Amino acid sequence: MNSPRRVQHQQTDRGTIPVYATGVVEQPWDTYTKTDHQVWGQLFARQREVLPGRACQEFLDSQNALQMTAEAIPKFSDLNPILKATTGWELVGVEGLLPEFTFFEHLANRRFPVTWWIRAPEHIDYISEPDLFHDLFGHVPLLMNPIFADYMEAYGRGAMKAHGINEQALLNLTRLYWYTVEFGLIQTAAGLRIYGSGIVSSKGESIYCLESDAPNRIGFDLERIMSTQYRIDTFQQSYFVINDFEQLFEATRPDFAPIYDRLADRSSIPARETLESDRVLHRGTREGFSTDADT
Ligand code: HBI
Ligand code: FE
Repeated sequence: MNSPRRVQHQQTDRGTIPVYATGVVEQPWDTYTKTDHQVWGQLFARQREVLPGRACQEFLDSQNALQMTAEAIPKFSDLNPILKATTGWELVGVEGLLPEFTFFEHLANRRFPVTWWIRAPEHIDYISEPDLFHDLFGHVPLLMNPIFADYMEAYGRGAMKAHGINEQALLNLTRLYWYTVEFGLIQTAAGLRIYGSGIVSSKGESIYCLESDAPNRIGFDLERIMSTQYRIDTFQQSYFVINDFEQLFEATRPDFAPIYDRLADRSSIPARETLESDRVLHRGTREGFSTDADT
């Protein structure tokens, strides 16, 4: 078998070209360098310092149950038996970004694709695409939560269907993933907490999303989220807050086809806006927001 490639976006003079990989690979654990393990350890230790009192308790407890530590990059083969026994999910190694349909197919079958390679020390604070730290540290712990685990599978199924409908339907579902799985907040008895993996894997955004006055914090509303643009180049301008993971799973129960039809006639909402109909928990001051367009 060939050794896995590091498939990354390519920088050219015409901008960044996304490059996609499709296959599943064995995690080449023996090839990780001392630097790779140090990058993991540094990021791990830093986030575990920032996250208590900020990330939801389910996330922190599950990470402990998976026995992730700062010592070394975890082996997928050590995590899989624990995950499998708890919620039936399984990690598969991938070389980089997957084509959307392939990604959704994995989720629908309770397989979570984890990028095998980790970012270089020069990019410790930010990289624009998923790497091992984001995938493993950020996404995998909540797959131990039975309800969240079911939501992820339901999302994968829904997205496979949306893929067969049209571009707009797929965009609606991508926004849902963005504002829940990647950047979601949850209201708990102890206060507002983070569950989104894009946040828990970023020190800056872990603090910003809860403590800054600039962004909006808005009660979860499926159709509202599906119409909302998002930014991939800055911290989010709006965060959506769920009451519990049941609310998330329940929202994916109805057939989405009539929802896509309804949303097709509405214009999309800029990331920074709040609406009359929103349950606004905090109206952002927009301080420091850039003025260029959303995605
Ligand atoms: N591939 N490896 C990987 N990881 C992702 O998170 C991912 C992907 N391909 C597509 C994709 N995400 C998106 O389409 C999400 O917006 C749903
Ligand atoms: Fe992600």
